Formats: sequence, C-alpha cells, structure tokens
Amino acid sequence: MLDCLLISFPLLRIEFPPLGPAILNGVALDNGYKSKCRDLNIEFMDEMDSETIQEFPVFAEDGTYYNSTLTRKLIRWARKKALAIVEENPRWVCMSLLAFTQQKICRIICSELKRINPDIQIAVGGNGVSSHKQDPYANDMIKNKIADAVIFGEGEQIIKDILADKIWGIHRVDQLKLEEWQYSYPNYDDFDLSRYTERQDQPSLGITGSKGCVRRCTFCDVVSLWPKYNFRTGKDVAQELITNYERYGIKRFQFSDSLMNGSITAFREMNEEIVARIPNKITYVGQYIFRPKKHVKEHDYDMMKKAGAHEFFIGVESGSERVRDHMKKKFSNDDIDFTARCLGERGIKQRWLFILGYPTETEEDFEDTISLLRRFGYLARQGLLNLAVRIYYNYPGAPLYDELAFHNIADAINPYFWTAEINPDMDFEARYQRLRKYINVAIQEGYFTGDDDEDIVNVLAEYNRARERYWQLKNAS
Ligand code: B12
Ligand code: SF4
Repeated sequence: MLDCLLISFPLLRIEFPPLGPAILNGVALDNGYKSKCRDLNIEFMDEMDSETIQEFPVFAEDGTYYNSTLTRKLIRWARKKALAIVEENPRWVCMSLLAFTQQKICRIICSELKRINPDIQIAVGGNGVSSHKQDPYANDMIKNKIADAVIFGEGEQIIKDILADKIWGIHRVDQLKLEEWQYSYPNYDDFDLSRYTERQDQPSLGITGSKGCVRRCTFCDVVSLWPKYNFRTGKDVAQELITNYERYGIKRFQFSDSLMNGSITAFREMNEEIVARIPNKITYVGQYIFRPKKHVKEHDYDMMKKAGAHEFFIGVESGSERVRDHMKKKFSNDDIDFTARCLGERGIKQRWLFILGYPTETEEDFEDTISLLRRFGYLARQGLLNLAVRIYYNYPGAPLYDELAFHNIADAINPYFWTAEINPDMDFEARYQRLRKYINVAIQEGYFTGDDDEDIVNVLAEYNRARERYWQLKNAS
C-alpha cells in the first residue's frame, strides 16, 4: 500500500514540475513513507480538447460561471482520474492546490474519490486553499465530508503528522522558521522531466531561496501566506543550484521566491558564488523588483549575467507613480529606467507584469502606463522585453479586499465585475476598454503581433468571455 499520493491540478503552464508536491514527497520518503506524485495538470493537457482547455480558466476563476457541457466533461474526466487514484491504493491522498483557481476541480475530484471509496483519506493543502479569514472552501470540504483534513500553510513539517494519522479537520500551520524548511529537498522520481519544457528548449527545476516578501503590496496576499520574510544564504542557494547542475545536468532553474532580490545581500552573494564556481554554465529566471541605482550597481548586473540571469518577471503594475504609491510598490520611474536599461544592455530579458484598472486608476494614470510601454518599445523590438497583463482582480486575502468598499453587480463571488466607491465610474467595461487600448499600443510598439503571444491570446479570450457575461448580467439587473 502507498502511504501518500500527492496530486497537482490544472491549469498550469508546463514549465517545471510542481515544486510543492515534489518537496512534500521528498519529506515523506525521507521519513520512511512510501510516497508518490501525480501531476493531473499534464494529464489534463494530454487528454482534453483545446476548447475545454481554453474555457477552463473562466470556469476555474469565476464562481458564477456555469456551462453544462463543460461541467459534464469535467465530471467525466474527474471520475476517470478518481478511479485511477483509487487503483494506486493510497492511504492518504494529498491534494496540493497552487492557487485558488484549482479549488473547483479539486473539489470535484475529491467528491468522486469519496463516492468510489468513502474510506479513502484526503488531505488538501497549498496556497490555493485560500488565505482569507472566512475560509469558506475549507469549511465546505470538511463539513460535507469531501476531505478529512484541510491545511493552511507550509507542509514540510505537518506532512509527517498527516501520514502518522494525527491530523484531522481544519488546521493552521504558523509560518515555519528557516531551519524548519530549508533542508527539505524536492524528489522528482515520478516526473518525466523532459515534459516540462513549455516556453523553453530544455527541462528546468524549481528552487526556493526565500519565503514571504519585503513588500506589502495592497493587492497581493503574500503577507497573509507568509507574514515574515525569511531567506537562505546566497552561498546555500548557489550550492543547491550547483549540485543539481553537476548531479543531474540541469542547466535551467526557476525561482519560486516572491522576489529573488528581496535580500540584495543574499542575491549578490549567490551570484558571486556561482560566478566563482561555474560561470556562464546555468541560467535562471525568477521574480524581481526594481531597485534604486544606489543599492544595485552596474557591477552587480555584470555578475548576474555571468551567474546565469536569463529573464526576470517584474511586477511593474502601472506606469503611474501615484498608482504604484497607493499599491505600496515603492519604486520610482527613475528606478524603472535605470534597471531596465542595465538589464537590457546585458541581454537579460524582462517580462513586465501589469495590472490594469487598479481601483484608484484614473484615465491620466492609465495614460502613464501607455507612455511607459512606448518608452520601452525599443527593448521589446530587440526581443528583450515582453508583457503580461491582467485586469485588477478582486480576491480575498489581499489587503485591499478588506480596505475598500467594493460593489458587485452579480454576487460577492465574482472577482471581475466590481466597482469601488472611490472610483465609481470605472466599471468592468471601462477596465476592458483600457485593456484593448493597452494591447493595441503594445502591438504598435512591437511587444507582440497579437497572435504570437499565447498568454495575450488567452487573456483576451478570457476577458471577451467575461465581458459577454457582464453584459448579460447587467442587462438582466
Ligand atoms: C511559480 C508560480 C506560478 C507558476 C506555476 C508554475 C508551475 N508549474 O508550478 C504560474 C506562472 C503558472 C502561476 C500561475 C498562477 N498563480 Co502562481 N505562483 C507561483 C509562485 C511564485 C511559486 C509557486 C511555488 O512553486 N512555490 C514553492 C512551493 C514549494 O510552494 P507551494 O507549492 O505553495 O507548496 C508549499 C505549501 O503551499 C504547502 N503545500 C502545498 N501543497 C500541499 C498539500 C498538502 C496536503 C499540505 C499539507 C501542504 C501543501 O507545502 C509546500 C511547502 O511549504 C507562488 C508564490 C510562492 N512564492 O509560492 C505564486 C502563487 C502560488 N500564485 C498565485 C496565483 C494567484 C496564481 C494565478 C491564479 C495568477 C493568475 N491570475 O493567473 C495563476 C494560477 C494558475 C492558473 N492559471 O490556474 C498565488 C496564489 C494565491 C492564492 N491564495 O490563490 C501565489 C501564492 C502568489 C501570490 N502572490 O499570491 N504561478
Ligand atoms: S506583489 Fe510582489 S512585491 Fe508586492 S508583496 Fe506581492 S510578491 Fe511582494
């Protein structure tokens, strides 16, 4: 009998094997349990038609969305997966939810599992369980006996108690200290690493250098997930990268850190150590924040390049300093200009993440975002800068959710169709029109052509669908 089967869910890009389940698998195996991982995301991508894959995000994110054909297809698929899970004969099925977008599909699979075998033990964990104090998902799962344990927080320690049959019901783990998580290494034995090559030509592995964040942005729930920021030393992180390079030949790494340069000192130390031992051998990508000139010098950028900095995902969010100040991002337009130039000159790619329609965003603020796109079009045309964009998404756990008065035309579950009392004219339609303009300018400036960027195609499809629903609801109300 298997002690533990760790499950990950759709829908994720297949860039690297899911790190959370791999780490918990490592802990379970190190503690003498028979444990395995199963990536249902890959199975979903292999088994579902493209229409279902495209429609899935709306189903997953919008609590009010219902499509009977899609739901029937998903239930059929979930039934098949539940049977396959039961066949593996696990004592505990541990569901790992990366984000709240996986709650619905996880619930369907758990229900099917309990229907087939009411004695099967199910634990649900991961950041996707929710970070909101009301915990409606956890309560529903426990009250309706769909799961036996729902865990909030990091799993490196509690997984041992779950497998020892000591944990039932809803459980909260206080944030772990560095020494309680830093020595848990992922185990990838059950993953076909060659499958995880979307957007790149070679397999890559995840790595965690820090947890939590040095910022407290108003729209982000990191603070409720990890109240404190803690980080490994740069030397220790470099050692893990070098070991994986030498032992498994892996040359590409993706950091799970909220910010890989949250501690400038640790980040600098990591780069120096890699440059001293394996210069220009590996590449890494991760989330990064703009820093002022006085903190990060030109020399630091040279070291990053030699150590393997390939691409940074940077939460720019808005071209307006006023909006960014409200968000508590804490960087200026000068910091953007300096950092973007330094990275660009060294051929380090950037992916800038934008949020359109932040609750305080005026037309003038939005025009600042448009100017920013125009100013840096030159980097995009050299293939060094690309974009990811979302309309502001109102979800629990983020400080702003509780701070501002929001109204919704449908009901409280819908994250798209809000208006905020401080900016009542900016409704979903206004935000959607800003998105259209943003995309048109990005096309003119050479960031993408419109069809060549899968992310943008999917984002537009998602918002077009949402807009149809918006007008149906609005006309009906
Ligand atoms: C990399 C990443 C992604 C990648 C994932 C790639 C991949 N193949 O894995 C991509 C870019 C695809 C992605 C997408 C999204 N992401 Co994301 N992502 C992350 C990020 C930066 C790292 C994830 C990671 O690997 N962490 C490291 C591992 C070790 O941690 P973990 O998986 O959480 O597992 C730990 C615990 O949660 C727990 N645990 C996990 N499973 C289980 C199971 C049991 C039984 C137990 C007991 C414990 C447990 O123990 C583990 C060890 O501590 C996190 C932030 C972060 N630093 O974690 C955000 C994060 C997970 N993402 C988030 C969000 C919101 C999203 C999106 C919804 C964004 C969007 N609107 O598109 C999408 C969702 C995907 C989708 N379309 O459905 C939020 C989730 C918040 C929430 N409450 O839902 C996070 C926390 C970021 C944030 N600031 O809020 N994401
Ligand atoms: S948005 Fe980024 S910088 Fe801000 S708190 Fe969240 S992870 Fe940190």
